[in-house]
Amino acid sequence: MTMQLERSTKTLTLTTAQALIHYLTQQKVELHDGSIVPLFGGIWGIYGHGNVAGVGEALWKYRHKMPYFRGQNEQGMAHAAIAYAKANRSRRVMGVTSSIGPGATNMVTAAALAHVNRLPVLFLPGDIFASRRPDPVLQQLENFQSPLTSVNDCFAPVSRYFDRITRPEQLLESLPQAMRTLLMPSERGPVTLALPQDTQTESWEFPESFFAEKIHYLERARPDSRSVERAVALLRRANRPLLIAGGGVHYSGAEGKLKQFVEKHGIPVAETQAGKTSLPWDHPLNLGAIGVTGTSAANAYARKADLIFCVGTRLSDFTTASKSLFHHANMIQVNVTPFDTVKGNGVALVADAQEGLQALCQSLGDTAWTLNLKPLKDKWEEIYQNSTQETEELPSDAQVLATVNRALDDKDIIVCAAGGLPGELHKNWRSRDPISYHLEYGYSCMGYEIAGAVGIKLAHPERKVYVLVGDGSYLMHHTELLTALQLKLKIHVILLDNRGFGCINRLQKGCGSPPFGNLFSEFPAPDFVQNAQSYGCHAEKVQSLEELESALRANRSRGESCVTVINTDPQTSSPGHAWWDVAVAETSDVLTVRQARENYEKHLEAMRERH
Ligand SMILES: Cc1ncc(C[n+]2csc(CCOP(=O)(O)OP(=O)(O)O)c2C)c(N)n1
Ligand SMILES: [Mg+2]
Repeated sequence: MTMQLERSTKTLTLTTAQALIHYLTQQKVELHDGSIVPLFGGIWGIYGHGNVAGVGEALWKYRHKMPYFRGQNEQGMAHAAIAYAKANRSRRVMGVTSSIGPGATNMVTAAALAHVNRLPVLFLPGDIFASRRPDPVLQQLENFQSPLTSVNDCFAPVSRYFDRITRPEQLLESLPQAMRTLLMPSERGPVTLALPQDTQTESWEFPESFFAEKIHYLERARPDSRSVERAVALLRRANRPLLIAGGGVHYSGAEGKLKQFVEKHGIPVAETQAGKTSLPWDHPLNLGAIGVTGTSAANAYARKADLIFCVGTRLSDFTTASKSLFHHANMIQVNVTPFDTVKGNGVALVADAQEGLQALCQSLGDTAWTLNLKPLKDKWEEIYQNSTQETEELPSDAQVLATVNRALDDKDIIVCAAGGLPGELHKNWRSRDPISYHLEYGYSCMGYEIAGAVGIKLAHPERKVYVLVGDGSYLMHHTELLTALQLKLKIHVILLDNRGFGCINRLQKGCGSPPFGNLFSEFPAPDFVQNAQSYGCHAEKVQSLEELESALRANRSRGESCVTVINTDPQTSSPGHAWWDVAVAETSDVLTVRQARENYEKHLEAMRERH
């Protein structure tokens, strides 16, 4: 009794920042192979007066337990942290510390990115003095109505959990909630703990028990048996079912279960951006990408499907082709997030993908479909060959991708986020490895690509990481290239230079507008090779697809990060096979805009008839 009392009252005197970092180092996670590793792969940071003396001091104290990485831009560092989590299927995470003001708000875009993609990351922005003693401190926003407001309030709507730690002891309640938000699949997303500069440095006697090692694991929600019964009844009535594999398949590690399930029951599969490579690309039941950036095969099948069986997808407009593709069909929604399961009309199964498939497989018994997918797949193959075969002209994105695809191994990881490339990749990239395809297409944030590659390389040092990036995204944020070199993380960048925002230029013209403000034709193009060389990369410009392939092969054995630049045609893209709702001006002086509007209204009309 006495001993217990002694144990429970034992305390550790630490500053708020020290307690925070100490607590984070004590969080461990069990991976799918049973190994136990630290939950946090490290903390990224850029110091300023808002964090250097508090969080910075604590990071020095725990430097042997918590790796610290310094990047070039807070948003870039946050992208690296988010990509690290995604590459680890959300089993491991990173934090990002910033000063107050601009350093903090630089991370708001990244917080939104993590929120949209449901990816965990811990933001630790410095905040204005809780005491208000020196107000207004450098970089403090003075809100005339309320001294309670700081710029960090911008994080609230883009965080899944948001707190401001104004007293050291608040950590006792807030940190467990922060861990829940980082780890629970149904809650997962960005956590922001705003840290006032003075509170970071204040000490308190924390109970020692608060810092006991905690081993987390992936919680797998099992479906309610009544939902399983309803879903099975729907499945049994279906003539043409289609399974849509979303990111939830990867986060659950359900690829094996999915393959087993569809092979047993003969159900074809289409993949979202986040769900791509759920099945190997050449699996007979894989119809490929679905939606706006989908293949002719998946979309044609989806239009005639009478049951859409969603596994781990939040059904973005790209997947549903702005609700024009399969909204007439019945739906089964397997998702860990209840929010997603009520989208569309059908049966909601709140469950982890693996558990959901397991339960359905058992109840479905031997029911199986025999569907002839060959004509659809053959047609798609013909289209693919047409888009990717070499021509005399400036290469298209699709031709470049097919070349890169040939030069890479199955285990290599590619990363991309914005521009014309994600659509081309979704349709045309061919891979068999489940973690080889890393697309940030929830927020499609220009500038994620290179920073993201740094995080992926930290997560998978044994794999080669290839960035596919347009000139526009490169110019928006490429300076984490330097971070890659400083941390001796070798990444490969393939820069497709079409001298501007090619995809937006095409979209602009597609909406009837005269092209302006997107391509660089009126300015001299930057020399990307010199730019990359200035950081210490091996960089070169190739003049043909053949040169590209040999450069990529030669670069595999180099020690330093490599940038390979190729000029591409901004005007071409692979054919589309579905509609995308982009609103066109209803009134315009421009004839082509009026024509585009007419066409747009036809689509809206067709939609109204279908619903
Ligand atoms: C941060 C951010 N700003 C704006 C956009 C809108 N946007 C999407 S693609 C794109 C152009 C990208 O240019 P580039 O990387 O060269 O690719 P390309 O379109 O030429 O293939 C723009 C401006 C975006 N996705 N992200
Ligand atoms: Mg471009």
